[in-house]
Parts: sequence; structure tokens; C-alpha cells
Amino acid sequence: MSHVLLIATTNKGKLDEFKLYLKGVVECSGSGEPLDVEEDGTTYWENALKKALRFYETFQRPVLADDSGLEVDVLGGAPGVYSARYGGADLTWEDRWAYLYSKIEATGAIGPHTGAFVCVLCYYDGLNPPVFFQGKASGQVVQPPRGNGGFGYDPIFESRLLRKTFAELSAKEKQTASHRGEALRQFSVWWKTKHPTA
Ligand code: ITT
Repeated sequence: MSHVLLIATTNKGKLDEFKLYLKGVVECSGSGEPLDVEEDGTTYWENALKKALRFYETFQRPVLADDSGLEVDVLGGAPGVYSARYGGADLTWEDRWAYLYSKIEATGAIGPHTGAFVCVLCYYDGLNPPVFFQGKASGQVVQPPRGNGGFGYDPIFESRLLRKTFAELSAKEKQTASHRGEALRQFSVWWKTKHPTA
């Protein structure tokens, strides 16, 4: 039996990463239509579960959802679970980066401003309890932004491992060094144990 996993996201950057990182493990597809899930949880786990259940209810297919964010140490872990709408839902990414810089500046703290990207995945197939996977990628906020790849906060966050911003990494490098890459490596191992012949 061949499986196609529904990726419960409206973020094209995430979807592209799922497709690339799970190549050869399981085929991934988007929903083809946007689904607005109210992300009112206070943890990544709650929001990832909400997205997984909502997409499953709507499309009746096994789903993998992602809730993620950037945690900055000097901001006490903000924006964290609120990363997508930090500073206001309608900001451009340039404005959101500027807002983050202004919040860091307001602390008066001297850099480097360390932190981490965090990703929590939730797999749900409608039959079994949801399963969660987590990944974390440490680094520091850089100013000015650098690089043209990736999405979201990638240009303003430098990987501790590779010393480049996530927007300067190739897709393969981001897979190696990122929070989503780590979470999806765990998912892949688990998936292969469940579907040894797939
Ligand atoms: P879905 O909920 O539909 O998956 P979203 O973009 O709203 O899409 P989240 O609620 O998980 O996703 O919010 C995560 C925020 O953190 C969002 O603003 C992303 O752009 C950002 N983010 C997550 N992973 C990232 C990454 O790998 N690189 C840069 N920014 C990232």
C-alpha cells in the first residue's frame, strides 16, 4: 500500500521542506486549499495537535502538522509560540524583523543574542493516539538580515552549527542543521518502524 501524507500547513516554505526531507520515506502533499486553524494554544504541542485534528477532520487522511517558532533568550523565549504574528498579524517580514530588533534593543542587553528555532510535529491517523516529535536548532539573532533562501525569520537567525543565517544555507544544509530537519529525522525513523515495507 502506498501512503500519501497530508501536511497540515498553510506555509509553503514548510511544505517544501517536508517534501524534501521526507523524500524516499513517504510522499507528502499539501491540502490544496487553505484551512484557517485558530492557533490559540500556549504551547507548540497544543497548536500542532489542533492543526492535526482540524486537518484530519476536514480531509479524513493521515496528517502531519508542524508548530514552530523562534525563541530569543534575552526576550525570555519570545516570540516562541507567537512567532507567526509577533508585532501584529499583518506585518511584512521586514517589519517583523525590525520589531524583534527593537524589542531586543529595548532590553539594553549586549549581544550575541542567543536563542533557538523550535519545531514540534504531530502525526495523527484517526485511529491511534497522536504522536509528537521535536527538534531544536541553536544560534543567534543577527543584524542586518543576511541571505535570500528559506522563509520567515531565516535571514535574521544564524545557525550555531554552520555559522551562516538559515537564509544563507542551501536546502540540504538547512535539512542538516534545522529544528524541522531534526524533528523529521525522528519522524522518519518512527515511520519506517511502522511501515517497514513501504
Ligand atoms: P501553519 O500554522 O499553517 O503551519 P505558520 O507559518 O503560521 O503556518 P506557525 O504557526 O508554526 O506556522 O508559526 C511559526 C512561525 O515561525 C512562522 O512565522 C514561521 O515563519 C516561523 N518559522 C517556523 N519555522 C521557521 C523556519 O524554519 N525558518 C524561519 N522561520 C520559521
